[in-house]
Amino acid sequence: KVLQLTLAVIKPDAVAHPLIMEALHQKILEHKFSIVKSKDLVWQRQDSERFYAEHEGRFFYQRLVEFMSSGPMRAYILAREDAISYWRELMGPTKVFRARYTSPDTIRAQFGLTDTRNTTHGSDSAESAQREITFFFPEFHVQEWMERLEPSFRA
Ligand code: DAT
Ligand code: MG
Repeated sequence: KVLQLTLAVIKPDAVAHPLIMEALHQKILEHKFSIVKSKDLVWQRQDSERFYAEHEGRFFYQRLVEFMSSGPMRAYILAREDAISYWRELMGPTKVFRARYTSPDTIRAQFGLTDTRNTTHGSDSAESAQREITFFFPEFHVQEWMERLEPSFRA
């Protein structure tokens, strides 16, 4: 099986709640992700603006940027077969109220507070995983990590 990396983030609303934080960590383990790296961090507003630059000008941008720099987060580099789409599936739709309606057993449906305060982030493609892993973990080199894997785990 081929391993893929993704960036998963537990956002400030979920980190603020120890039981939710614990439930999300357990979910990561339960679904057989390997935790390659993790760190707790707090963003400055400018980090938030840089990370979400693609959404600049959208009606929710200010709200989003403020929320993401409002308190501690936990970031994970996760490895698994189909890590990117698998984690997105576990998270559920972006909008919490849609998630509750269409996919009630997802993370955002269960723990999300609002469309902005939606508990988790996950990369949405191989390109964004690469960019986002580097954004959160500049010292981590995806290529080198891949090259150290046994050939049978590599794409
Ligand atoms: P996702 O986090 O599912 O990849 P996205 O990349 O479209 O979603 O948006 C990034 C974040 O911006 C999202 O997690 C929460 C916020 N956001 C997106 N759409 C929103 C909306 N319609 N109202 C409020 N916040 C929104
Ligand atoms: Mg996104």
